[in-house]
Amino acid sequence: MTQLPAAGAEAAALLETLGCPLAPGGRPSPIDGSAMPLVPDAADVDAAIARAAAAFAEWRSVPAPVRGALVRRFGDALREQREPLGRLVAIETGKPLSEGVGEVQEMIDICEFATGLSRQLYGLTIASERPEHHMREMWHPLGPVAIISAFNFPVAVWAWNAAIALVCGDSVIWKPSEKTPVTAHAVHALFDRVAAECGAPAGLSQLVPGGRDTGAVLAADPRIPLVSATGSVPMGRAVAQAVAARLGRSLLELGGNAATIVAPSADLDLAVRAIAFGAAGTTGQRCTTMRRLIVHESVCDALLARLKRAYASLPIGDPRAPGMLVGPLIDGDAVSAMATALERARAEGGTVTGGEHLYGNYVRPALAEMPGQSDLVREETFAPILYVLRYSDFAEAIALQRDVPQGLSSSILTNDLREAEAFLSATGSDCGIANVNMGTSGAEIGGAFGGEKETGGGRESGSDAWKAYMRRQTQNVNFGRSLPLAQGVEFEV
Ligand code: UN1
Repeated sequence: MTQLPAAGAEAAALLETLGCPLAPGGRPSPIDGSAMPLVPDAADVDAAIARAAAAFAEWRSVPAPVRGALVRRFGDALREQREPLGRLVAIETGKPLSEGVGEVQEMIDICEFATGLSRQLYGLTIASERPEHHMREMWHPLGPVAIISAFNFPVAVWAWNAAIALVCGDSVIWKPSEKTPVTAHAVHALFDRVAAECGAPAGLSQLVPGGRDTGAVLAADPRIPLVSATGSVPMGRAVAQAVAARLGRSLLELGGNAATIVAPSADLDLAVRAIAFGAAGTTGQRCTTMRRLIVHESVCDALLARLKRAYASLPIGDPRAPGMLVGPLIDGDAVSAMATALERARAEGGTVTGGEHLYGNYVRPALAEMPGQSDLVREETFAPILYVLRYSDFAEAIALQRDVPQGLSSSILTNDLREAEAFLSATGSDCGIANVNMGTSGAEIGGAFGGEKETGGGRESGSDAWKAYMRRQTQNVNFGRSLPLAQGVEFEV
């Protein structure tokens, strides 16, 4: 295998190619510990909010399809830079190259979706009870939207929010994860270039790299009507409370603890592939990662034997190398959190296969057969640990799926139509995403993305998620000469 350059040096070279160089001295790359380029923290967040507010005052009056044209051009620019940007995502997060490029593709997809949406921000007409009256519902731009994004999808989740917010007539303020500011810097530089070429108002999108304090400033500022935050439950709780204290809106996409039910009729070939990607892919660092496998006792031993073989042959290593499926965890803290969880699993009587710390931030994904759904299993450990639980009847499997604090994604592997439909019914999965004969991760942008309970209840990306980024106005027009009152109320003057 050819020697790969130090990750930090390659990131610096990619930034040169992309026309947005940075000085060295940043965080260690998860790949090899070499220093990434340095993105300085935003010096003046207050001024950034003021710029976004000024840009909003102009942008809201630009016709929505013209706003869509900017997002379309941004999508074109992303398409031109798909490979270098995808490589940069892979280097900064440690995800395999195809997933890094896939993340850029996800940004391109949402730009296309948002462009079409810019001509479809449909309102309603409503039948008025009063003669010679019209009633309708109209959607208006909301204001500057703050977007707090997480390290695992450092740019795609921003794009889900930003592309939609921009066509809705909002300006955006982006606080990227402090673990992944470099890809944010590169994507934002590209956006700024396109926005200037299109003649968009200056300051339409603001990048405010920084830590928790920066997030707290955004959450507390009344100039920001909507804060969209992706990340941990404690982070989301802090943001939501600060936003609620000023009666603002928050849109949360927090922890997941996805379960897959494997029924007796499941296609085991398909199951092995769905489980390996869902649980070990992205080194277990998606919020949709499969963390719990609820397997019928009649197929559990056969499935586990096959899964153990598949896990033993997973290629683990530098995610830039061809064919690599499992890259490093994001940092040393994540490595320790995984080790601690596995120790607890063993102490609880679990049987752990794999899970060794190999070197640096690299670990072998783990299968942990557990005697029951303990508090440990109910927690989200952001690492490739798949807890395996057995069930004997279907109702028990559903009860296990639901009995966790999170509610993002779920799936069932079955060829039994009744089971599949029961899983999708009101008494089945309690998650925002419910899949049949597939894994739990890898959602498409066309659906609304998000979940219930501690996941935070927000919906982003496709379907009608755009409505969160606008304000709704009920409009009533009297085109007659009298003044009939609603509910038939009489009033003479
Ligand atoms: C996340 O992990 O925060 O469904 C988002 C998926 C991706 C998005 C995950 N499309 O796994």
